Amino acid sequence: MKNFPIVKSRRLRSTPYTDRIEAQGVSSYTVYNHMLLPSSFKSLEFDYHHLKEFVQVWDVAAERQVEITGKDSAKLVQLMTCRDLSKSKIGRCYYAPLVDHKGLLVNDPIINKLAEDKWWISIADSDVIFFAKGIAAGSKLDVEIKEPNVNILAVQGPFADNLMAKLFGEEIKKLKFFNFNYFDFKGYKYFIARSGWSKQGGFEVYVENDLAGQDLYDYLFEAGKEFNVRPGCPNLIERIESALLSYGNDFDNRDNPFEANFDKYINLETKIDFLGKEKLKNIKQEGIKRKLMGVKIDHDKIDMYCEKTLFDDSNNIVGYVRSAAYSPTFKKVIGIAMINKPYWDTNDQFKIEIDEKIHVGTVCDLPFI
Ligand code: THG
Repeated sequence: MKNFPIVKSRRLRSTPYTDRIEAQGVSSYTVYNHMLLPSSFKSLEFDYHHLKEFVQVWDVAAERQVEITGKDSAKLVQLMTCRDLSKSKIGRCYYAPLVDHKGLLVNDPIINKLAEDKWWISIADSDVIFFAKGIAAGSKLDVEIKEPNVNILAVQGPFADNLMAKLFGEEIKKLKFFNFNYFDFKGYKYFIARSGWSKQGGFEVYVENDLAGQDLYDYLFEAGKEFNVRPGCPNLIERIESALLSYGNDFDNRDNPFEANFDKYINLETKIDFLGKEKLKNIKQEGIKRKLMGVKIDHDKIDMYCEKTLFDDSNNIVGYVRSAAYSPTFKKVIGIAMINKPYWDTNDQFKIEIDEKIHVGTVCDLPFI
């Protein structure tokens, strides 16, 4: 399929870092939360190898925050997720599926607890703010809900610790996975979490002041020279190998959290109250008939502008590939697919059409690495 330029406008929002990444050679964008999200720089494969070897700075401002404050904020946040947050602590980040009253997935954000009555829901690509406002209005909750001007810079890769320590001091190396704290640099305080949408390690800086963020961006490149720093972005190949799921691609509002393998974040036995709890109990009892799994295909390329159907030898539907890319590590196309129950055995074979030719592949477990 041919690629066309994307026209910018106020509705398709830029970020405080857009001028910088364009000067540095961003080569493609996707749209995420109505905002520009870079998707490649030199090339997908070059960026992939660089991310796994060195360190990158990512403009992930499109990971927007939904801020919930006020007396009933904890109650509202809990109503939105099937993960039990009753023992949650300030300074922690919680990966938490959001579920609607039908037990279907709304989003898979990281929920940051800033205070007992202040939360930042760091969302994937769906309009969580309206879901939150709807519940708050319907349940007459005493809360304020807004999208604050927070623009995340991620620092990812094996040299992320060394680079961040040069700016923020050695203390930052002690920050634990999915914890956050405030760190100073040149007169500004930055909210920094050890997290990020890669499995190469690193941090996310939740920047609250545009000018401070742009300054930080430039300092990261200055200080990062000795670590061969480059601009980067969430990498399709790396994130599929690591099975970091993407809302809207791998699962959406037609799927339930069991089908998306979120079992460990579904707490049905506690007293907490959340939307869709009874529905999820029913789904659990009945059992699911399809789930996300990995696929490997004997081919060297695939275009993923829509779901692709997988067939068995008798042309029965095995499932649907939802994300895929050629992996230079596996020397195959690898993908994340919704697979029907009779085909859950690893090494089950299927056929898939790519560029008008039939190729063969096998089902496998996630993650790939
Ligand atoms: N960082 C921040 N916001 C985000 C993302 C992020 N919002 C959008 C999107 N990414 C949300 N989705 C995910 C998906 C996976 C993870 C984080 C956000 C993730 N998962 C780890 C895993 O699955 O191994 C860890 C989960 C855990 O231990 O709880 O990191 O990246 N700010």
